[in-house]
Amino acid sequence: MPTGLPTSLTTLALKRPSRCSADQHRPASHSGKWNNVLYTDSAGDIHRAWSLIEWETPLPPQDSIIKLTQWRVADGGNDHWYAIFAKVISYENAKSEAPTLFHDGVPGYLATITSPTENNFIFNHLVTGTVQPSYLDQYYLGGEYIGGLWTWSTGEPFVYTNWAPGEPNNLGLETGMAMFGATNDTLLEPRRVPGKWNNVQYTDAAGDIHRAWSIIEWGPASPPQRCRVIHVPGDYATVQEAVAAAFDCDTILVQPGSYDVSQLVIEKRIVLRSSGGRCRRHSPPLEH
Ligand SMILES: [Ca+2]
Ligand SMILES: [Ca+2]
Repeated sequence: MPTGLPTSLTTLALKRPSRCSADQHRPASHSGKWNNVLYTDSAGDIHRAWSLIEWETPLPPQDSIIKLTQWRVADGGNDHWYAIFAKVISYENAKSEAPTLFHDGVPGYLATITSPTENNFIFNHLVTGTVQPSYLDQYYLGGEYIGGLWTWSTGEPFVYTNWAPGEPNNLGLETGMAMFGATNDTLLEPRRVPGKWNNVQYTDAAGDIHRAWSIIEWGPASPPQRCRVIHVPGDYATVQEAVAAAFDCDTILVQPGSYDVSQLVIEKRIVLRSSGGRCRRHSPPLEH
């Protein structure tokens, strides 16, 4: 994995593709032994081989929280805290473990990115300079594809996006989200643009490929400044999707029609009503 860190190069060859006939008939017992070689290639292209590269990768302890950083209001932020959860796990497990990670008594969540400045803060202060050991250099975020829409797990409006070229792809399969890390090389893989988003597989059914580190955020989700009226099906196709996107104090106005609300659970202080006139207000009641 390229890291940009200082490297040390082995000085003795182990096994190489060679054009020397003598090497082609070398006994197998010599495999893995060392061979001193010519330093230069004065005779042409004979004395050339592949190399073994070693990186001094400063990996933190497994499961640790690293780069804990506050995005201060004084710096144009929101006073939320952010960190990298250095544990190679599936998106599904990262989502479930995030609330078990506390900072100042507050449970965390997979980071939600609702502005380019928040994206830049996370990329510049956490992702840049960090190397993880997972298959792809990417960091899980709190975006999920639910009911045909991308949503933030906190219910914040999913308006700002920063998808990498060609992403999100594999819709229906890749329902989680990640940010590409800084070590991705766009010359090798043009779509893996550092700091851009990639939708990822939710579970790890295929083995150990779909695992990565995560970005954790601590702080209240940013609600809109005013109570909103959310229209179904104008803004969201289903009542469930509208409820998922709503904040306390919002009103969901449903056009006459047939809707499946058998699985509907509402734990927010919102008003759900029909535009035909019937009204249902949910507990706990609005206090204003
Ligand atoms: Ca956020
Ligand atoms: Ca993808």
